[in-house]
Amino acid sequence: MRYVRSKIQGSMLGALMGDCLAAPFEGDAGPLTASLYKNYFEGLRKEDVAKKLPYKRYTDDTAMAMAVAESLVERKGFDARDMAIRFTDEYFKSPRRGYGGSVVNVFYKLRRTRSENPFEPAALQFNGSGSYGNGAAMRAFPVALFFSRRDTDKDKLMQVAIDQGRITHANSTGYHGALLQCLAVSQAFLADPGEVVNIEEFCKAIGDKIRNVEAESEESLRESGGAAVFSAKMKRLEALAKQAKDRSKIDFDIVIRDLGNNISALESVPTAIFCYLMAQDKTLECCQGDSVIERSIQLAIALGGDTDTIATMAAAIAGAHVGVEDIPEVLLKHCEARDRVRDLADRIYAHVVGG
Ligand code: 8NA
Ligand code: MG
Ligand code: MG
Ligand code: MG
Repeated sequence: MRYVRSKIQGSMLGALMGDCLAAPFEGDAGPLTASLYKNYFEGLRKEDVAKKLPYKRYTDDTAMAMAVAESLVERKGFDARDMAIRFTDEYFKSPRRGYGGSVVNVFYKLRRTRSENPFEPAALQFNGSGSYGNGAAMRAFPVALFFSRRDTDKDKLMQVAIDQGRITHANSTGYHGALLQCLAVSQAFLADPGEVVNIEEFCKAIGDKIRNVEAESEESLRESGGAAVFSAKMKRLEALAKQAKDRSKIDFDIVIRDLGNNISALESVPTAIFCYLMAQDKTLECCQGDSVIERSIQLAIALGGDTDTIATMAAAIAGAHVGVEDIPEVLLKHCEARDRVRDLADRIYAHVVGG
């Protein structure tokens, strides 16, 4: 397949950029006024980075995504214990990266037990109901890139997306959010970089898959009281995206109300997919510039709430579609750890085209 290297780099570096550039807005009540984030991006373009170190720091989203990617390439596949050890090492090396309030307990337990049972500490969170936070989804995209050989990797991708999630998030919405995010990245990976994806087709492709998984998951049916929660959100997402396209205008208040912008997977993964789909439409006035990745980040910021996480997920999807050529170097320059991320992207690429 063509563009493989560009797509892997675009997704990895796009995700980094989403995290670093949107993190300063995390927790702001949305919707934000357009001039605010437009001025912010204008400012970044003008700033002389050579004189303005340190960079925009990455947060927990990137720290954990790098651990996922490193574990997959080092172990040549999924190894839960190895990944758990890398999450923990990454956290204790640099704990002040805005991690979720409760996931830290998992890291302490994993460290104490040397990750002997890598899924156990997460299963005990919240009196056994597990975390429904978006932490499993925010870091999941490298799984979709690593397992992007369509012929042999399809089933592995779905299982590993879920299993990497269960190391910290045992609630079904936590790990199904990770699966939905990986399905979106995979679907975007298939798209021609020069073309706009059709909203209906995109939503149907990933909506059908998540619906089947939810329908067969006893845990999901129990935890959601029988409702197929992500599939229902996908329907709403599709309707909102089509409406915004028809009217050339996004109603941010309604998107926040219906899709959400908070730290739960259910109220942020569909929102990230929405930001990606809308960012392709260059007639929308609420964001600016020619870069689809940048526009998806702007939309995530505009919605407020968990901006860094929604931006990183949206940009990971966008990057898998349009590739690394779409990334404005003038913005990427601001991001910490871009060399480490670029190197990881190339190691994933070597795996995908190698054996
Ligand atoms: P997590 O697993 O600690 O979950 C995050 C929070 O969600 C918890 O601290 C709880 O308050 C709540 N929560 C999750 N599951 C349950 C449950 N079953 N019952 C009751 N409450 C629950 O962390 P994570 O890895 O999922 O992280 C999610 C987000 O938190 C990320 O965006 C990350 O960046 C971080 N974060 C967000 C903000 C923000 O303002 N949006 C600020 C700092 C950190
Ligand atoms: Mg973060
Ligand atoms: Mg559970
Ligand atoms: Mg966040």
